[in-house]
Amino acid sequence: MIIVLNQQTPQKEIDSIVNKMKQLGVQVHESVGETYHLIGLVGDTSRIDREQIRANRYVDNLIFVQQPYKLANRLFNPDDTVIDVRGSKIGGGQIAIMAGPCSVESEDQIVNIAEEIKKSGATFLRGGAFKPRTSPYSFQGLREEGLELLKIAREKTGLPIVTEIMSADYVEKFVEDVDVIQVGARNMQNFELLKELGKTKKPILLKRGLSATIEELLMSAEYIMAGGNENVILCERGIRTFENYTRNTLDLSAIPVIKKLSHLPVIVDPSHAAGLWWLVEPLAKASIAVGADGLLIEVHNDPENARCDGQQSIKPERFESLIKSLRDIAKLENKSI
Ligand SMILES: [Mn+2]
Repeated sequence: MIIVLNQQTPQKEIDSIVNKMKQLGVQVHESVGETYHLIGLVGDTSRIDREQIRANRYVDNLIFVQQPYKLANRLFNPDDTVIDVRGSKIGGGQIAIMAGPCSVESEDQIVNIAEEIKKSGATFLRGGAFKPRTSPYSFQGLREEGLELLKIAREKTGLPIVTEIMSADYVEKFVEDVDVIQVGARNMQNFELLKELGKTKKPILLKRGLSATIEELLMSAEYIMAGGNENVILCERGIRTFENYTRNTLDLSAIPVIKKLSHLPVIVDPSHAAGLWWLVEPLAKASIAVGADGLLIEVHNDPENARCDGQQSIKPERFESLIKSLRDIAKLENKSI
């Protein structure tokens, strides 16, 4: 990080900034020219308050040579993180396939879908018990009952369960029941929730917010990691753009970008990105081709009567053929499904 001071800065002020930075544990290198005065900071600058520096009236500019996230940064951790959940891996050479209905509706529904997707090669069962819906009048999920039904499906199939927890108050209560806790797009910057999740050791599936930048997504991961939980999986699920034919615009370029910036596994949710069932297959293929570590796909046995997101859910038969077609693409990436 480089602090650019204006020429009128009194020496007393310069000394005060330099001392303050040294106290924060960074090395300070000064460079003084006729028209400039630069203070270069070397080391871990993640704890430096940028706003506070900018608030100083002698500071003309702040230049960053390093990202503000440290624990999520590949620079400090060059090897890919691989997260093992009951034997199912996320990251590394294995493509994680998380599939299931948008919301848990009944024991029959969730158990049947779990059995079908497992046969086709899914490695995780996804299903919503607590549903964050845009309208307060839409189905809000079966809540605690939904979680119990997910546990029954796990018992029957052995598939680890991925489900969303929406509030910091619920983390402690449900953390033992769930294998991977999902943080939904709308909660990506719910910092109280992120801090609470940081205190657990549970793998966290962190979805990118509707209008969040890649850096903001990585900063949210940093929140969880700074609390002591380094088991974070990032998820690209489409961002909001001016295009309204699709539900969101899948940002495929985010995957290689995040893989370059971070060691954390990245998965893609083509279902919520597209919002249309027939787009799931091409987008899933593209995601694997650009280096995604896994997929999160909505599968429903009766999409026409689904209580949530039926329009973007695929049937188990289609899911089976999709997985088959993905295997060849995975091979090209030296990965397997
Ligand atoms: Mn959904």
